[in-house]
Amino acid sequence: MTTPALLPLSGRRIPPLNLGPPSFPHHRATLRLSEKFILLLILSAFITLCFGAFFFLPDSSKHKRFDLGLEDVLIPHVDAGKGAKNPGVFLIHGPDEHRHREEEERLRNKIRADHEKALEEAKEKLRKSREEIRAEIQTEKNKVVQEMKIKENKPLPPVPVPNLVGISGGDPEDNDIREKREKIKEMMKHAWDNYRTYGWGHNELRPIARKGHSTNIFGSSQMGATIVDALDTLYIMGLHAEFLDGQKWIEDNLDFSVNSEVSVFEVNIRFIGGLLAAYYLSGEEIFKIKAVQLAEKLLPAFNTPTGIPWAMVNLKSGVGRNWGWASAGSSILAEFGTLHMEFVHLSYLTGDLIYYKKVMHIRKLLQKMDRPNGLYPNYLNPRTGRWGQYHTSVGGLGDSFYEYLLKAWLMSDKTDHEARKMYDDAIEAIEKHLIKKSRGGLIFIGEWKNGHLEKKMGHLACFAGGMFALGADGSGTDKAGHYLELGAEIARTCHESYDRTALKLGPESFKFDGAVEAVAVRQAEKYYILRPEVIETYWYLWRFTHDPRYRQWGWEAALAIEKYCRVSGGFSGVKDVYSSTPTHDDVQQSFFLAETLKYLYLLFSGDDLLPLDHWVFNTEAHPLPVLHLANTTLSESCYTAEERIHHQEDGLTEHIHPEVPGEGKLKNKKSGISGAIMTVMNFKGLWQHHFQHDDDGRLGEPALQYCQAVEASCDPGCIRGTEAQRELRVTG
Ligand code: DMJ
Repeated sequence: MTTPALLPLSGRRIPPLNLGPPSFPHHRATLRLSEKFILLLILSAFITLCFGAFFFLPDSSKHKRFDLGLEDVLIPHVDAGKGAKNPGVFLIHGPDEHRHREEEERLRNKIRADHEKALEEAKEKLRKSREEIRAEIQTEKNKVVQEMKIKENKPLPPVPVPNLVGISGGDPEDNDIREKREKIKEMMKHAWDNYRTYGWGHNELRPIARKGHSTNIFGSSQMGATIVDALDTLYIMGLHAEFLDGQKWIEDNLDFSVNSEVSVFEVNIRFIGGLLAAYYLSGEEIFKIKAVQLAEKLLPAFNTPTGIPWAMVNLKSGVGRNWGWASAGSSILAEFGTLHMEFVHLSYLTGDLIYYKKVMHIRKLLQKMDRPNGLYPNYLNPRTGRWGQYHTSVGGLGDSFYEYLLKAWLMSDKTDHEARKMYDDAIEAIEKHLIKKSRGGLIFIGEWKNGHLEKKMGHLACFAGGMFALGADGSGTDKAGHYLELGAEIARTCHESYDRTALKLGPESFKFDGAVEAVAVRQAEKYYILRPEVIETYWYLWRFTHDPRYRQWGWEAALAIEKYCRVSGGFSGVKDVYSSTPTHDDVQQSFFLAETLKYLYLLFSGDDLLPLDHWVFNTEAHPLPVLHLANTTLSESCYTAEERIHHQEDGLTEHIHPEVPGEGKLKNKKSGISGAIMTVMNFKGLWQHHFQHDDDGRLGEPALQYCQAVEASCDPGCIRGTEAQRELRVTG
């Protein structure tokens, strides 16, 4: 086979036209390299020309072409008769011609009408005043907001309401006590009214500057912290007009879709706790709905390698981080350890296990960790799962973690034995290493830092007097008396810290060093910011002992607050409790209304108001009912919130007898099956899963199918297929 030689371009031979079947040697299917090259040159010259034309021709001519092209496509052409200028276009003749003319005419008329309408509207707008236009825009906005609210505020699945005993009353028989109680109510009104006037919607009030105030725990937005925190106090004091005012603000304004970085702990104890308490007391659904909306916004904080939540979370982006000052990038024990009560209630109210699982995960993780001397350090790194600095305190950074262990047990109707055991063990270690007696005979709780005891007690640690008293019952017959006694000793020490000041108000922190006992030494520790812990302890001790000294001490504190903290615009903290001429810090803390005034009011009320057998107060003094859960069912608990909503929207399931405890079963609308999964909360770290019987006491084939279908969407913690079938066989 000869290789064709490269020919000069001019001498190129064109092969003869061959009409017969192609024969390979004569008919080349490919071009020679030189021919390809020439073709390529021509092609690129052509493309360059096109591009040049596009960029260098005047704009008008380009648009003309494109407009024409577009028109060609959108509007079908009809032959304009003999003189048609465009011979290349598709011509329509015959019966279709008339139809197309009509179509074109109709389109033109529509365009004309639309233009005229738009013109009219524009003219109409111009005739309106700016105010009218603004009002219209506002109405439109409100409509959209309203629609969103309706969507967001969809009712949650009903659950049996716990036994709500003693949500009002407590009227004291004694005249003197009644007057004192009235005085506390008047103080509440003064605090609320001034906040209403000068700080409404802001988080807190500056009572001297008479304007709103906030701190970084609430992020950058105005979330009305004082309103939410104060609601239940207003309710139990019978300040119903004020309560309704607060409720209205919450309905209209409380919005959590904000780009704001908040403290998970503070938002949980003040907002979720406050909203849940307001819901239980008043029965108003809106509070429950808002609490759940907010809780969903906090969930991204748990997205850490260990599941220990970040201290802060951005409510919009869900991005979390820790406080810059915390040891080794750690989360704080008192913060991630103070979520249990609220989160269990959220699971109870929504039927969604996610909240319960988050807090139980924290508990399980803590149980597995080594504890130096049996003590829980205050810092835990959420990335590594390792302790930070070895610092243990019952005051700030540690306090409410211990409180919530005890209260988890109480709230579960004393069935959460795991929590009780953790509490007992922790308190035993604390007593051994942290609780000491001063030379003058005062019992105090010090702080453990890297193997060394600091003889310093914070105002925050004074809550522990009440905690010891509350935990006495259940600590074993031999120890109950001891813990009540210990609670009383702490109350006495904290009272001393108040009594040894010029204002009869306690400092932030006080020392036990040589001759110094229960007195603040450093200037930076001499302030009082309307904190509740000492009065809280007086109240618990009063409830358990009825010793009149606690009412007397409480009244001393109330008078001191009235004398030194009251200003015409509300109540303010003071900077130095040892100075007889106090300087105000100009902040009315939200916890003053949530806690300090509530505990004072309860101190001068009868025990029938919020009895401790039925109510457990969260760490912000928001009362949550004891959950008698033995028969409580959480239907649909295998679903995530999203799946549940999805199923309900689908209309796949409906609740049957949701109002009857133990009967909260589901019905699959498609198959008509009434047997379904129920989850019983038993607080033993387990969730018992049962299948509800059909009315005739049996689960048939369709029910089995339904359960298998449900199984596919179950969380790993939920019952799996084989177990489901086994249980079905047993029960069915
Ligand atoms: C409150 O917000 C709560 O009691 C919290 O547990 C710690 N202390 C403040 C008030 O002092």
